[in-house]
Amino acid sequence: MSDADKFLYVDRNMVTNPLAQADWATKKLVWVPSERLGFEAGSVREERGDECVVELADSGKKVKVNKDDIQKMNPPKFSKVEDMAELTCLNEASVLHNLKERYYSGLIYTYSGLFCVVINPYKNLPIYSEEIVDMYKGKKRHEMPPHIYAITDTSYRSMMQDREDQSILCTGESGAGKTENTKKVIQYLAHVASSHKTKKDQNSSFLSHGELEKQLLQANPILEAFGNAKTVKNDNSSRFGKFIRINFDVNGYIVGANIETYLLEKSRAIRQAKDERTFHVFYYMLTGAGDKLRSELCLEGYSNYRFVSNGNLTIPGQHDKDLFTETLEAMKIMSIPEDEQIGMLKVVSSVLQLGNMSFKKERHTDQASMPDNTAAQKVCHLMGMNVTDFTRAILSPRIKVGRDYVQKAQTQEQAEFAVEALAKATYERMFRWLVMRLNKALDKTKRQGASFIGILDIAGFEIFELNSFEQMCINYTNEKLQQLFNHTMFILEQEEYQREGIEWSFIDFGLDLQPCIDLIEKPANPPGILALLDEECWFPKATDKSFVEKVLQEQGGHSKFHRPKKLKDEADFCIMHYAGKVDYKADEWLMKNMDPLNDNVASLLNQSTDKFVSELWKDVDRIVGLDKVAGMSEMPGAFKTRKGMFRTVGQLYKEQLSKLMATLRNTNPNFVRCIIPNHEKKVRVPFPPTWGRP
Ligand code: AD9
Ligand code: MG
Repeated sequence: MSDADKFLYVDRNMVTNPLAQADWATKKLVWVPSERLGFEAGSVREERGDECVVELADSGKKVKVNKDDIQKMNPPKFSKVEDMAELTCLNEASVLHNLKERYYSGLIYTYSGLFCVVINPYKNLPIYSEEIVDMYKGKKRHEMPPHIYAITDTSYRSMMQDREDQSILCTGESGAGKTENTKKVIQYLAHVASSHKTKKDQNSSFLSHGELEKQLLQANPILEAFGNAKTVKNDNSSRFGKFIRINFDVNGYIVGANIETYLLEKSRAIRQAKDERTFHVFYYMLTGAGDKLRSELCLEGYSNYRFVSNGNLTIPGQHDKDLFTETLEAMKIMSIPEDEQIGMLKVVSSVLQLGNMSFKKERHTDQASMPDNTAAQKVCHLMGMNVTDFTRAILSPRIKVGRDYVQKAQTQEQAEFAVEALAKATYERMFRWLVMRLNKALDKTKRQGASFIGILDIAGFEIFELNSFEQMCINYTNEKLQQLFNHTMFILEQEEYQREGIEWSFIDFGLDLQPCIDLIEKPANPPGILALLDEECWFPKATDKSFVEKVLQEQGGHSKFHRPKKLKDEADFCIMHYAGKVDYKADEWLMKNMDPLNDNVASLLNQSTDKFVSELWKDVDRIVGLDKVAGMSEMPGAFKTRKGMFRTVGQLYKEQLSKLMATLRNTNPNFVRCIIPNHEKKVRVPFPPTWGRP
């Protein structure tokens, strides 16, 4: 028996134990609700009207339970079933028990009818090797134990047979395993749908792929280096969403791929919560760069940088130094030339240097000054700007007053704000460029393909101590995806019954998430939170506080909206999301939604002597100047922006998301529901199991 079998197959000998069967029958075993465990097993001792006396199996304690609260237990032969749709008693307790039993035995994948559930093992299991890929290739779902490969193979076969575009949608809270499973889907497809005959490399057990497949596999580590970070929930948390579309020709071979990304959490580049890190690449670069590169990039030690708030925070088991080499290697495979690699690293380094620029308030005026320009010099060296021009653009930019331009001295706060906004924008533009560059490599043939499989991996639902605009956008996305899931699973299924004339009364499962989605995205009558935020952004003298007041006024009575009892430090309002209640704090939402920039600096960057930098800033006309933002009227901004011409972050995101949903609705969706087993990133012990397939 192979090592992998233990993590795939149920030990049927254990399951069909005749003693257990007898026990189940004589003891009238049932599930009763338990505060501590969710549900506990017990045997019914007495039945009195609406109540039962149940003896708990573990403690022997007798409890009175209302009959309606009791859930039937399945006979032991159903223990650890691979598909929970097979359970005779299909109830919450049995479903949870089955998942738990399987997980405790090292079986992380389980089907639940049309979708697949996976529990994060927090341990590398031997079930993802090329041999296992081969085992699943071309097999029907019921022929093999549950696996992400089976889901992938099924969707690949349906695409081929029905010529229908497919999507594989990983959902679940932060840390549940969406990204890991997404990678397995791509690994599987790169292997089974490669037009290049894969053969064993003579000197290693690795299989050699065609160039495109190799590139497809390398896109992920690069994206993760620049877009993932350690949070308190997940050491490798995706701080952006992505939709990877793999195009196939009529023969089922991969002809190209395209990656679309969503909302990078760029604020992380300048500030991180306690115990969290900024994007991985900062640490890779700071620990991995050799002497020559260090001097070329003007690198310093961690403690010198203000934007790495928590210093050199390491991740257990992760070697940032080696990952630097691997990231550069992956970029090479992606045919990103060395000068572009250096260009990107210079941007990363200049983001850090921007954090070191500091300003002082002049004694007799409100004006800012920069007593030490060392950091500014480094920024200018890295970004190809003239330091005098740059300093002037920050301290006293030209702004338009009526028809004329005048130089306007900035306050310390304004200068600091401008520099932080610049750091975030620089990083974001570099990330967008990177995605464009990856797409250029993956989409070489520019062939549309006959059909595609799209794989969605978004940032999972999250509740932190302090939740801001970024969390609302993430949770809103999860809400939309969950709505798609509910819709697909329940509503479509019921409609199918009606179409086929099966007698069926329409059941409202109470799972319609539209009210919460409306609360966030509805344009009017009454306007949702995003619309109110937009409105407030254009309103003279508006503040985050006046925005909160408007939301309370317009949405105060909404069923998914709660006012906090007292306006606390952490909460201005709460939203009852499908996955839990989240307190949001509205600080800086106006700014985050407008995302203004000092356009004097943007022009300098547009004119940079560095080819890479000027490329990043070639479209400065889309920038909204700081002076266009409520409460920031003293800030510079020469570009004309009128309401209507300019789109806010919230608006753009809403549109991007609705496009994604439209794409998904045109595919056949395959859902993978990822579950987090604990919040300590702990492996279940004992794990692996002591037994496997007989
Ligand atoms: V987030 O919303 O991006 O914060 P994800 O993507 O749901 O989240 P991720 O896939 O990153 O979670 O999984 C978190 C960690 O759990 C990984 O870094 C692994 O260490 C671990 N994990 C998850 N799934 C597996 C698995 N199938 N095998 C081994 C796993 N480890
Ligand atoms: Mg992820």
